[in-house]
Amino acid sequence: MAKMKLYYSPGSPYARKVRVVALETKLDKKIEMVNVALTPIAPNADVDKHNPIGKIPALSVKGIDLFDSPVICEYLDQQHKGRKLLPRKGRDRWVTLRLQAMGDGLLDAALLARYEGALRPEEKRWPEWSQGQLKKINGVLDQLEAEVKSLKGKLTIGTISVVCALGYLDFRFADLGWRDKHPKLGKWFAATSKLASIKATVPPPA
Ligand SMILES: N[C@@H](CCC(=O)N[C@@H](CS)C(=O)NCC(=O)O)C(=O)O
Repeated sequence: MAKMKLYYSPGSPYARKVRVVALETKLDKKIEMVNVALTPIAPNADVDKHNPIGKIPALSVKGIDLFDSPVICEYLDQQHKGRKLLPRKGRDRWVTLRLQAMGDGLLDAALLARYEGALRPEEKRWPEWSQGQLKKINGVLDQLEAEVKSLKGKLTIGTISVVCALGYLDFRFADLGWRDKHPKLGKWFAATSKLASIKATVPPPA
């Protein structure tokens, strides 16, 4: 069988979700990794061919291009026989998908804030808009701190998304000091960061 092809970059937190899932499901050997660089103002022609939204991750498999990260993660989870990272049914499924939505939602806000602060020309920046994104980030952090119990247990697609989101804050927003007001979440993150799949996918030094 032809290898699947994953378009990713080592610093992309959404692609990290997929890389963690690939390791956890032991499908990593079946995936060829294609390292690409891109931003909204410097798109990548190769990625554009596989994802009309022009974003990573994108996974080329059996003549079909899959995106975005939740879709790819669910696809990979269906391709292995081990413990499922996305429960098929019942309350656990919705708890997992809700957690994924929180991790991804934090990331969406963080990435917008990052693009605003790092890509947009200084004279065009809009502080209130960035503060609005920061409010969303803090909203998710507060919620996760309040329900840290729901994160405990074996990795799921939900907790993978959360760990990648928190890792992205450390990578791009180290000054935020998110652990100060979220100590229980910080403790959970420290413990989870020791897992092999999480360690193997840490973003490179900023
Ligand atoms: N909802 C998408 C978001 C993917 C995303 O925003 N990826 C970033 C890299 S971390 C990207 O490709 N940015 C380029 C752009 O926005 O044009 C997912 O879950 O995969």
